[in-house]
Amino acid sequence: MIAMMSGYGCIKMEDEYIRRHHRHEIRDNQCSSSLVKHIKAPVHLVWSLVRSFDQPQKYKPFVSRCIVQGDLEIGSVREVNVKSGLPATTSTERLELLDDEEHIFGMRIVGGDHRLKLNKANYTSLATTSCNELSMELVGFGLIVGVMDYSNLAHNSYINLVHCSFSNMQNYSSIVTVHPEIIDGRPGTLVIESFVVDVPDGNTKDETCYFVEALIKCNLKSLSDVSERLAIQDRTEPIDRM
Ligand code: A8S
Repeated sequence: MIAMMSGYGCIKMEDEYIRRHHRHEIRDNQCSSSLVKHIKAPVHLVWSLVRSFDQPQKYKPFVSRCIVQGDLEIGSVREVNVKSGLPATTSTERLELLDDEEHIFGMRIVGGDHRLKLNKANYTSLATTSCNELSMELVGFGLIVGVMDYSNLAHNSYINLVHCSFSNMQNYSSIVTVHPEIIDGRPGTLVIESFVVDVPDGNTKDETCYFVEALIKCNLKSLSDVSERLAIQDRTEPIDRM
């Protein structure tokens, strides 16, 4: 009974946070969705990672390098380099929201260099890049054709799993909020990330959402791993060494 009540309470809180902080204007040709992650680390640790606009590589597994010109403030622009194997090499992103009181972070993709053209027929080679249990299969020109748990699948069955192919992120913007919660009697964090993006010609809303959600799931999984590692370090580090 108590578990049910608290479960229900959790869902209600998420809905309330989304209603309050994750409002996007969604046009006809766009898709939007939100993802939730529960992290066993205190809010201040998670927030310190999320808010570091100049160092997304601290937790984002696909980012290799990031440069910000000038001071960190709303309107700051970062140039992000993406690891090889993905359908982009750089992404230019603008800081839209940074609220240290309410723990709200927002960014918008304003440019980038996308080296491929969408072409579902051009399967030439296959590469994989893994994100723990999630993996992405990148085909041909860096085209993403599917994201799934393939740990117990044969290599040659990937090609049947064409979920999505899509080359750039037009009008992408996202909001991340972090909220304190208690997990197993310890301070934990509820993270909510929402986004809106244009649906490219030749793709459906579902395909587009699926692709973006897969990338965000990787980012949130990695945010959770890094935060939980830092939390354990914090707990075991003697005070006099800090
Ligand atoms: C983020 C969210 C996303 C980043 C995407 C969705 C991206 O960095 C990657 C691959 C792409 O094809 C697009 O908050 C882009 O980072 C990993 C380069 C923008």
